[in-house]
Amino acid sequence: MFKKILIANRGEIAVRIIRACKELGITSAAIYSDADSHSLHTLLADESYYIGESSVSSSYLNKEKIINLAREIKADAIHPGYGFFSENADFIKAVEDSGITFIGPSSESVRMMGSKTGARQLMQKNNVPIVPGTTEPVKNNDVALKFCKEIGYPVLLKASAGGGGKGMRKVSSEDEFKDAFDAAKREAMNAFGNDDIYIEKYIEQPRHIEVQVIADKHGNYAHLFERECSIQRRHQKIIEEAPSPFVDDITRDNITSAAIKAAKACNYYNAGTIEFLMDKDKNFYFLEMNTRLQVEHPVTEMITSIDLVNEQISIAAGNKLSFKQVDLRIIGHAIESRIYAEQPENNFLSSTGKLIEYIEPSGPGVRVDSGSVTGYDISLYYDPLISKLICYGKTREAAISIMKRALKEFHIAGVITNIFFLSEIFNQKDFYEGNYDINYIEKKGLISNSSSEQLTEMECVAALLASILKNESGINGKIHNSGNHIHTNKWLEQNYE
Ligand code: MV4
Repeated sequence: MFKKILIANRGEIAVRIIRACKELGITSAAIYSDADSHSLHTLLADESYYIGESSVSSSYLNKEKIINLAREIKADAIHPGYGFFSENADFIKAVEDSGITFIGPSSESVRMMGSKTGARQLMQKNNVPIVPGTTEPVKNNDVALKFCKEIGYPVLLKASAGGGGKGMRKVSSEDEFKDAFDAAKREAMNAFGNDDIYIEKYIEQPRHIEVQVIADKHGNYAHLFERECSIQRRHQKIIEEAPSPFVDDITRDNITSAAIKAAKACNYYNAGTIEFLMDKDKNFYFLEMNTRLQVEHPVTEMITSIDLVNEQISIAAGNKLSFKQVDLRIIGHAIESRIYAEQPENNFLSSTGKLIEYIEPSGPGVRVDSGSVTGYDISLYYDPLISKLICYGKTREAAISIMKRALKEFHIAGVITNIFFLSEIFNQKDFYEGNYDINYIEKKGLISNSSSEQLTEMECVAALLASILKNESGINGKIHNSGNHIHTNKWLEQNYE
């Protein structure tokens, strides 16, 4: 087993990995930037190393510095978390070449899945259903037009080098095609330095369903069932759950078998996720593979009792999977809410500032994965995720009840959060009935756009300070329980003379 692991990440995921290291008796080494000198991950790690200024390019995305540091401190392995270097084949190759173990898949697997057209070809060859469309970039406008006529509109133009929704364009008819094609090419070139575009049939009102897979370096593969992540806004996931309320036993058998085929097709090892779109008739289509641990991995851990990070480390060290497929069963239901520092009533603009107060929910069925502490400064340098609230119950209904209760227990002051917005979703009948797709948030228009009554962040903090100075209870729900509308002028009038 490894003696020391360098964690090339920050925030809640760094904390998650530190916890796994401690449980395994492995020394955890964190890196931190200026902005993170008082972060929870910096505090909790056995060793913490300053890596550079706050901007990600000088810190968490500084390849040479991180690999050199790992060598200097004699780390046996590097865990990349998610984001940053986690799916960067060049970084992974550099780690491999340095003799340090990368806790994740091989650089080859990552490279294979990095090209979206390459991945589609590989899936087609291995009998994993793909969305009808091209498996090569389209050469020119005329060839593309002919193809679209064959499969029928609407179509979606996607960048071969893309992923995660960047550089996609929907085309509803032939006369829209040329402009959309040119624009997609330009966008792809700007974003990825490669203007290869391919075409897919546009799937109407699909659901986003993904399968967690895991494999060791000895050729053993297993899946850990599916997660549904359809509740999202502009490709930012908000709520994830496992299992999916839409997937029946037969569909589950089929989609998980397809996922295992996908993992085998790229000689995968470690933890990965196969993303699918599922249409109304439960037909599913491969979208892409995420060759990393994902943000929403805890819901899978809750329903399977498998510790994915522990397993990742063990696999990287050369051990076999600690379980077999037949040992796994779905028990209960788990839902994750992502708590963001953002302003739902102001077009979800980021909310920055010091966490004047940060109190987490707990109690039965509640897990919080977070890198936040009171006093932490939420800046624009990094992802505005404050914490992940994972609720687990015997049934989906129970998990929702626990979620609604736990959301109300959060007390966060200093930044505006999406907690009230999340609560609104959990109060919706169609969410309760599992009746939703990827367009849910947009269609619902949960946000009243009466953004005229906004307090700026400074006004909010000033009001909060004033209320504290007036000796009101610091943990008074009326003041800063994000479950209430705290940032309206009405509030100000009532509480701020
Ligand atoms: C699609 C699609 C509809 N039809 N492909 C967005 C992210 C990227 N991974 C693929 N995406 C989509 N591909 C076809 N042929 C709709 C989406 C999509 C989406 C997918 C998953 C989760 C959220 C989404 C939000 C908007 C669009």
